[in-house]
Amino acid sequence: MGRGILLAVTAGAAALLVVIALLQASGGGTRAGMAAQPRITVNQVGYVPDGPKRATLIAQAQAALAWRLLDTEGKEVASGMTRPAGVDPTARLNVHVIDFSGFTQAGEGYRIEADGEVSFPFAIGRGFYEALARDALNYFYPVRSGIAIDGAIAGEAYARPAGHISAPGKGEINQGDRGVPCLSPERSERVYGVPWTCDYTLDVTGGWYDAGDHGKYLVNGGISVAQLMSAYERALYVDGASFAHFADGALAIPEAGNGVPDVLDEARWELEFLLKMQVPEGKPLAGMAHHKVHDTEWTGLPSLPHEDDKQRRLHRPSTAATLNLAAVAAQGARLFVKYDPAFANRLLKAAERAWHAAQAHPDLHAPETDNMGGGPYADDDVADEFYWAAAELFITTGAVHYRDALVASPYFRGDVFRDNGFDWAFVAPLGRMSLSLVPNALSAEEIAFFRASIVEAGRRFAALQEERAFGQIYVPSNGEYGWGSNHSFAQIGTIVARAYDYTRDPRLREAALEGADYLLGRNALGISYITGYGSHYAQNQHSGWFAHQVDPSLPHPPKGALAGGPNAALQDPFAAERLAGCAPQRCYIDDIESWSTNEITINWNAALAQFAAFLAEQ
Ligand code: 9MR
Repeated sequence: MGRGILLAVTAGAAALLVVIALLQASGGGTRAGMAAQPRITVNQVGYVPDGPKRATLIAQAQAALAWRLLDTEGKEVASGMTRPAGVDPTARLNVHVIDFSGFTQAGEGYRIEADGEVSFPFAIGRGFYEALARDALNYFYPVRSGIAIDGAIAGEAYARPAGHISAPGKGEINQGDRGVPCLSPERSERVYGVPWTCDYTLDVTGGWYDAGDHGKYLVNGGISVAQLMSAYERALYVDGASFAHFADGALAIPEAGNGVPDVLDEARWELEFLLKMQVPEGKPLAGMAHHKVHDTEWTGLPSLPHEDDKQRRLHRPSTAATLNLAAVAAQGARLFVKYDPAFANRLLKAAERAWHAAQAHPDLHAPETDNMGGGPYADDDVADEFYWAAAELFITTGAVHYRDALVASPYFRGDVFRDNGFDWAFVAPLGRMSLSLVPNALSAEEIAFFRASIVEAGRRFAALQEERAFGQIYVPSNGEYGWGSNHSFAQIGTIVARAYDYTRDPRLREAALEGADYLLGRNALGISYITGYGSHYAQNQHSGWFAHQVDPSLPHPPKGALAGGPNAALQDPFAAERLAGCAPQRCYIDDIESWSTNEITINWNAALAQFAAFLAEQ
């Protein structure tokens, strides 16, 4: 019995068994052998009582159709007519919007019925976003490198030995990160066009694995740890923001109960690793950070961290990696000073060293060609990284040379919000958000400008959303959905949320809440992209160790793991073969082989965690 059929039967609704040709015919990500999802797509988890409540019906009809809201006994509790919305260009499906926002009675097991279809059940209530915020934050412990994952903490299914803790040695299993050399000059010649190498090894144990692979990348570690710290920092400065998910004891991590907020403990696991990636004094490029450490070849599936038998190498330092280190170490320094002044001091020293090294080497870029055994994280425009690092260093130190660097940046007064919000390759918004939130020595007029720019961006996203029948808060101007599109929804959610923080405009709160619906099932495929949330959710994300789909003795990704989501560029062979010609919003398949539509990574879950922490307060 396929998983979809099983779900439908347990849900007890015969209507769900109807196989919908409409969804299957045009090659969405429904797996072969599965019943299609109901044509009424909803947030499968729930809606908050005083928030927007909308569903999207996929139907050929052009005229309005009747809908009914049913309670858990099947009794009608509200009804109305759909709003025909024409063809959604991202889904290439004719759709109608169902708006039941006026119904506010809390309860479980509601369903929408229209056009002979019945939706998956959902709640109206509170609490589920709190669980999501916690689960999204708990994602990080089971992806830690260099530490055994304790089943009593993470859940027995997630227990595993420590990965990459031995010293490298030829032929040895788990080559380890204890003493990793640099790429050979020959390999460097191929990827950088110059025979770069180094004469030292570094102990780079620890940190988080990036994603489904065993790589550890500075620029993605940087944005991820920055967002965890920023989620916490928001709670320090926004009136009424909740500490509940960040506090000591809130998370399932070994450090719970040590007197330090858990989210900072988790951040420290990554910060300690990032510090280790800095080039030692006396060596060429001293103070710069290596761009990444990973295997010399890609590993297959499954591939547990402690069983990785490939060689690990340090890759050439880059300006972007160095500025990521500068930014997050500076941010960490101000947050840890209260809990561990010596660590805070170490962070600040590393941040300033990194900043000066980046000044001396402002254009050492990571190329696309450095893509064997790990992702390239290529970036040849680092004006945004300079701005972000200057912002964090200025906030922490108040030093005038950081202010000068900030003011000279095109991003000081320029627009920093792009249509995908932001990501690891474009980090200026991180600087803007911090400058707008954390008390600093810029003028009141300047800080008012930063806040106004965030509010303006939030309103822009909210206005775009109004035109979208699935309530999409992410509306790419080229109409395409790229790699990790789901995280753009979360990322834009954090911007709209911040715009609400600064205005308390109910319209922005509504936009953020409705923005979350897409991720939880109100989308063209009727799938929740968050593992463990909803009736039908992504659970076969690409991962070497949460690889249940290829080895049933291994677990699925943990509850709260966000799948990358629709990627119209179909950048893996599995997706390319099965999804050719797909509408952008439907270029997704919940299969472990499809890394370009269905991976998990730290930066996507960090964005989700920050967004969910806001939603939990609503
Ligand atoms: O998230 C990254 C995305 O923005 C890039 O387009 C893509 C291709 O370079 O790489 C993604 O990052 C992957 C990384 O390269 C390797 N680990 C898994 C990451 C998520 O898929």
